[in-house]
Amino acid sequence: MSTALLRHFIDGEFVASPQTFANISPVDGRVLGQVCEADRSQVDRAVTAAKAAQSGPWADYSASQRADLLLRIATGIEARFEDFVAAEVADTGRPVQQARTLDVARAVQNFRTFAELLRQSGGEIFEMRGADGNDVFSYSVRKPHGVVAIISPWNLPLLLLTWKVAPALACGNSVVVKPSEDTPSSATLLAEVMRDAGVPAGVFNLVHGFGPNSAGEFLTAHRDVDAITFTGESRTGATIMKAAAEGVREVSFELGGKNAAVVFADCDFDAAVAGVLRASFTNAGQVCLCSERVYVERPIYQRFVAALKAGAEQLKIGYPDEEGVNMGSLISHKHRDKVLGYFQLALEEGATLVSGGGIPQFGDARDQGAYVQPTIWTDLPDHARCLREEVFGPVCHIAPFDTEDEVLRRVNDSAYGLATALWTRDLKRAHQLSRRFRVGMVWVNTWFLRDLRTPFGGTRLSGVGREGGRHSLDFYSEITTICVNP
Ligand code: NAD
Ligand code: 6OH
Repeated sequence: MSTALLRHFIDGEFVASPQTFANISPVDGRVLGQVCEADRSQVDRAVTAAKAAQSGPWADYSASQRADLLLRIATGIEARFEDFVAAEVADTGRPVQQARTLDVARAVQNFRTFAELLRQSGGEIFEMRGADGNDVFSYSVRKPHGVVAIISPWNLPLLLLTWKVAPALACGNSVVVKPSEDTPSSATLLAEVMRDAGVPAGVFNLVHGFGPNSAGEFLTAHRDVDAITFTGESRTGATIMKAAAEGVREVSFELGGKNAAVVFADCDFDAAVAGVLRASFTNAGQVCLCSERVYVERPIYQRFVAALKAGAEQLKIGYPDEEGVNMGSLISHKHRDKVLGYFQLALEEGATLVSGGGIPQFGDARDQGAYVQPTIWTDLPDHARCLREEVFGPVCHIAPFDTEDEVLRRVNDSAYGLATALWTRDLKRAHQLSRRFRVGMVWVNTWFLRDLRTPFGGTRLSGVGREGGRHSLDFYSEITTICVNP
């Protein structure tokens, strides 16, 4: 058994707790190490340190100095790139190649992007004629909220955490972050990078633990937290919103999805098959943006189902560092139980199983891991729970459709509203249809292609607010308007 102990980072120092929990590998069920669980007093110390940092040297950093610091953090992550890859892979079981090209690369990019945006951002200025004939100027300045609580999930741990930490620091806040209990390692490494990059004590704090009656709840309930940003399940978002209501704190929520892909008969067929394969099975389907509902125009429906089945059955499932591996394990056995529950429910709801539907057998240590097969269903009725609830696993349902209006109605008939992907060569149709989906993001002939300056977020159960580019700067700052009559 490993002796690794992951600690909190509070007021510039690593600190332990008497209470710990095990970090379990989803690849083979091994105990990777122990993680400290913050109690209420440690969370209080972290928030108090963050608040104190608001009146320390950090308050005197100019925007340009904060941008320089973000660049040093980016360089610090790059310098330990492979350590971050190893941490992310150990906690999640994802392919090493994905950790390199997506997770850790994006973490670096997140800090660089917000450093650049910060240098370019300016306030608004308006000129008017005052009653005495003077030219009066109104301008706005951005200021930090103060202490921002950042609560992140396990599916893209470092990517999603840094997507929030970078703009929060760019705007001059202090942060207390609480990564998912399932993925504590990369956040702990990030604390080391913060320390080594010279982030002033108290500006970046990290507490480990669970949600209810643990670090997550203690943090969101803390009265000195000024704003809360959260990525995770919609239900958890609702709970956190109640906590935020005390003190009327600002929130930003990136929540679940039950996203659709719509494939028209005029699409580039091979590109659409490859795109939907990626959109349904990347990260074993554990991306909030994954397409779990696929609608295919009837003339190409049968051919599409056959091609997606062939593609799914060619995906290589295995150890993260195996040559050519496409899909790793799910995050945990607990999550696998949930996904397997949907596999069972789909059959009860009348699904035809086109592919997968079970647990792969390896005949080695991976049989103790949290693997499932990529799974494709057809023939579910639109009201089936498997078409309404987020599974968050490597699974999609394919249904035929006949008209644009019909598919629009079926796609929009969802409590979620995160993303839709359209596959068509008819760009006029794509433009007209895109705006009619009740979602935050539409991709046309692609998926998960992100310019980090664009707004990101969802409608209804999928979230509150937008982050990305200046939308992040808006969330992570307060604006004061100053009107000057010279
Ligand atoms: P989760 O809601 O279970 O947990 C997320 C985080 O919240 C964890 O750190 C957890 O410890 C904490 N938490 C749980 N209960 C809490 C409470 N009562 N108070 C404070 N903190 C609490 O989500 P998850 O299972 O880790 O992540 C998967 C979910 O995240 C999926 O629904 C997925 O769609 C969603 N997600 C959404 C986006 C997006 O951008 N829209 C991105 C990634 C993931
Ligand atoms: C959800 O699982 C993925 C979210 C992705 C982003 O927030 C992003 O910035 O790419």
